[in-house]
Amino acid sequence: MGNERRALVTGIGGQDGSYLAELLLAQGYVVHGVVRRSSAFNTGRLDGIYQDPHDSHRRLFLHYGDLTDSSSLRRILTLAEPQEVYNLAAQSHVRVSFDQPEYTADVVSLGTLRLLEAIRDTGKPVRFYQASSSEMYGDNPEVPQSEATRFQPSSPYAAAKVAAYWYTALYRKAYGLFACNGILFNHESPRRGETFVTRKITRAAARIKLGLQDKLFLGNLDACRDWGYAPEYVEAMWLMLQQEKPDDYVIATGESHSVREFLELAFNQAGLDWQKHVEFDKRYLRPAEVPMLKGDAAKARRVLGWRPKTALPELVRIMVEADLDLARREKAANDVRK
Ligand code: NDP
Ligand code: GDR
Repeated sequence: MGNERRALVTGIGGQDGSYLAELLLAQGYVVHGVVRRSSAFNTGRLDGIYQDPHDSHRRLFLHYGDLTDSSSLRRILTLAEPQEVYNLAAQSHVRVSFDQPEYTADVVSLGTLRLLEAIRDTGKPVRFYQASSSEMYGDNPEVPQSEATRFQPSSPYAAAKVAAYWYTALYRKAYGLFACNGILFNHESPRRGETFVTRKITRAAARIKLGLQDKLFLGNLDACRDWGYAPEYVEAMWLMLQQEKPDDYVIATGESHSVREFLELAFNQAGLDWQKHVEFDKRYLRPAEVPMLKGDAAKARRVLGWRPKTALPELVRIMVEADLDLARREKAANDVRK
């Protein structure tokens, strides 16, 4: 291997993984990504940067692996020899974590531990980024939440992320690993998974507008979230690993809005009245809820020079426009079939 910069990204096929891979390639990195085997394509978000495995100049390498399978992680680490590892893979859906708590813990907390152990055994000075989450604050009423706020997890997902957070901090303390926790508040984009509330709303607004559906079923509209724009958040991940010292940082906009407000903005953007289309369905409620998240990213601003640029109305506009494009294509495909 030459003196090129090499990064390994777990969860590269997810929302954040795809934006981070684009950023790293643009910075000149050779990027290795872990994808899990699936019976259907799960690399659609990477279509824009995909490179043919037969291209001898390619800089993006995808490897089959899984955070529940340490031998695959070790093999990929040996092959890729990364200087930076970004651990983004997770069963990341909070509601689903109540249905699959053991699996969520296996991937999210033990998976992180497996990766940390594999890195430790390389004996190399690898820098490690852990995708920690604002969900870890749970129902702690302290607002805004900062790096000093106590974790009070309200879901199996959040409890598993807390364990992964502490494994990461421990490997920094015990073994001197350059390991950082990015405590990221919710961040969204047109690449957000369709079952998270923002994307569910923007997709429904677009499809209702084009007559492809009529109703949208939702759970708790009162929860408040600090929603930012995903491409800006992956920049913060990279910045954390470029510092002299490893540390933990909150990444957030500092503004919080309810699901109801998001709904109103999105439907207005599509020229619709949400009250005519939205119905309550208790299946989308959670056994325990996180009522209010609002982050204080002062430390990231001061040390990393990072600040959010996209406010909520603009984020909603970007997402609704992208979903209107998709809905138009869906409608055109339906019309051809008729
Ligand atoms: P996504 O759910 O979009 O992506 C997660 C990725 O992890 C997917 O590519 C998924 O693969 C992969 N994955 C799931 N299970 C495994 C496994 N067992 N082994 C290997 N890969 C696996 O999440 P985001 O991109 O939104 O988030 C990235 C990370 O940041 C996650 O860890 C999430 O918990 C965390 N986070 C996200 C925030 C957000 O607002 N987006 C906020 C704070 C933290 P597949 O594509 O096959 O499903
Ligand atoms: P969250 O995101 O749980 O914050 O986790 P999600 O979009 O799933 O929920 C946000 C809030 O909306 C309420 N809600 C609904 N949620 C979903 N998914 N579907 C619904 O129909 C619905 N109706 C209301 C929820 O109750 C909740 O209060 C996301 C994930 O990306 C995590 O991986 C990440 O760690 C955190 O953000 C920060």
